[in-house]
This record gives sequence, C-alpha cells and structure tokens, in this order.
Amino acid sequence: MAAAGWRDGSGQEKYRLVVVGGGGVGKSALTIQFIQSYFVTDYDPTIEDSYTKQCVIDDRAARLDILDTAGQEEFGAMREQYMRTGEGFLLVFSVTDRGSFEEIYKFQRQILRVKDRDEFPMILIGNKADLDHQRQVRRNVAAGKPIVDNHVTQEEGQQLARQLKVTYMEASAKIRMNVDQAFHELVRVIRQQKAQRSSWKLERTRILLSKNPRG
Ligand SMILES: Nc1nc2c(ncn2[C@@H]2O[C@H](COP(=O)(O)OP(=O)(O)OP(=O)(O)O)[C@@H](O)[C@H]2O)c(=O)[nH]1
Ligand SMILES: [Mg+2]
Repeated sequence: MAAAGWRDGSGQEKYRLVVVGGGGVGKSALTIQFIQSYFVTDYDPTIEDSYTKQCVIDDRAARLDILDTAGQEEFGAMREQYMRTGEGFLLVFSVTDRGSFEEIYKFQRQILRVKDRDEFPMILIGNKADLDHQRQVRRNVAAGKPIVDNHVTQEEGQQLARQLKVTYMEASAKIRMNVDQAFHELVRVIRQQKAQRSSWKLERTRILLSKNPRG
C-alpha cells in the first residue's frame, strides 16, 4: 500500500478514504453528493462501490479514492479488508437513528484494532441534519412530557466525538450541507497526523544518533 499522501510522478498527493457506518445512514448519498453533486432519494443497499475525485484542499492538489462500504451486517465480513487499506475514515451515523449512533464505537474500535494504533485519521458525521426540524417539532408537541426520542442531538454527537478524540460535523446529503467540508476535513486530519508522525520519527532518529553517533 502507498503511504498516506503518496505523491505520484506529477507530484500529486493521493488519499484512500473509507466511508463506514450502519445501514441506511446515508453513506452512499453523501459520497454521491460529494462526487456527482446530486441527491439519491432511493435506498439501494451498497455492497461496495469506489469513486475517484481530484480536489484542491488548502492549495494542495489531491486525488481522493473513496470507498463507499456496506452498512448492512450481512456484508460485515469485508470490513477488515477495507480497514487495512484505508488511510482515513468517515464514521457516519444518522441523527434520526440512535441505533446507528451507538454502532459508531464498534466501527472505531475495529479500525484501531486492525490498524494496531491508538489513534487514526477519522471524523464523525451526523447525517440527515435536514430532518432536524422534526426533532424540534416532536419536542414542542410533547410540551414538556417525556417522549422516547430516537433522534441524536448536536450535544450528544459532540460528546461522542470528544470521547473518540475526533472532529464532529452534522451534515446533510439532501441539502448538501457540510458534504465537501467533511471529506476535506478528513484529508486535513490525515495530513496533520502524517506530519506529526514524521516529526516524531525524525526526533527519534536524532536522539538515537546523538547517543550513538557512529550509527
Ligand atoms: N432526509 C435525508 N435523507 C437522506 C440523507 N442521506 C441519505 N438519505 C436517505 O436515506 C436512505 C439511505 O441512504 P443511503 O445513502 O443509501 O444509505 P447507506 O448508508 O449508503 O446504506 P447502506 O448502503 O445499506 O449501508 C435513502 O433513501 C436516502 O435518500 C439526508 O441527508 N437527508
Ligand atoms: Mg450505501
């Protein structure tokens, strides 16, 4: 596998991004909105699809290879394979589906285990934020009475993100909210972690050389 941010002959960086999360949360809708700028209204469960997009992020050209994965459990056997090759992960849940929010831990733990690392480039996305008004309406209708609300609040998303030490964004594939921002932010996180790891390696080499100057 090429290292993250690998440059080809043209000097361009390449990143392999993977979109993960439960079934029906909008992984394909976000990916297709990002790549092709339209909203897919039908639900057609994914097995696995890949896309490529050329971008300029913070004045640096990059080629993004994006893998849109299956949320449905029956395709779960393919997970370890794509987790091994991914360089950054969008962890997606739906703000209208608490079950998908609770599943995020499992995806994050599995990625860290497969990567054998304590941290890895990931960001957390609460999709279907356009349905947020339903959340408000339901609260008003309840007028103070406790209701069982399946929706996930912005605060809960942020709290989970803090626990996972990742950035959180609410997004909507439908109204194209925070779609480009989510993918671009993930590339920034990959770049930052890569720069940090190279500086640690350099520092370690310096220390080793200073202890043992003849190598
Ligand atoms: N209102 C609204 N609906 C959305 C949004 N994103 C996706 N949907 C709808 O939710 C359904 C499921 O979306 P998909 O993108 O197919 O979900 P998925 O996560 O790819 O599902 P799997 O491939 O089975 O894992 C579709 O009917 C979409 O149109 C969104 O931001 N807002
Ligand atoms: Mg899909």
